[in-house]
Amino acid sequence: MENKKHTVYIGVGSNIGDRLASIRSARDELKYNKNIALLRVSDIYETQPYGYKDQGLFLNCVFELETDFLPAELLLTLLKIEKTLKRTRLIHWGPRTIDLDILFYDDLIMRTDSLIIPHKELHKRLFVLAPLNDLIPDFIHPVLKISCREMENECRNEDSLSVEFYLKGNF
Ligand code: PH2
Ligand code: MG
Ligand code: MG
Repeated sequence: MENKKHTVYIGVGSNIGDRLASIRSARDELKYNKNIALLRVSDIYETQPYGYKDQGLFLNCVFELETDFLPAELLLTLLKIEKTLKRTRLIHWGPRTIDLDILFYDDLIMRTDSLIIPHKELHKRLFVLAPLNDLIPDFIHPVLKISCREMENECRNEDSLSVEFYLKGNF
């Protein structure tokens, strides 16, 4: 931990059980963590599964946080919340009660065995870019050097999976 505050974006996904309840629980776990301030929540989208197709529709959104946790500490906290919400990992990219992925951490670029920031697939995934664009359309991806708005536009041209508005973020 350090004194500095960092702005972080978390990609949130759920496609089994009461999806909205899982997202709410994850939000509350983060909100009540003393090292984290939950600043904003994007709208929630209902999205077709990307990758492994034989699974139910996801709800996806993005949380904007401020934290004094270092990336590895934040990752541990997210994994703990996933565990609390009974996430099991049976199929790679398969169904999950909750998935919490670090998308951006300020404009940090890092690569370790357990953590890659920015998230390495985010520019290919409309289910991440649509909610991210609700919050930070002008933010520049520190590696690709293009804005979230541009990434979303490019992705919409290539990705035919549907991403539909489901609920306002202040759910
Ligand atoms: N997460 C995945 C794989 N595929 N598809 C959608 N629509 N939403 C997700 O959150 C998602 C996915 C792996 O993390
Ligand atoms: Mg994921
Ligand atoms: Mg994950």
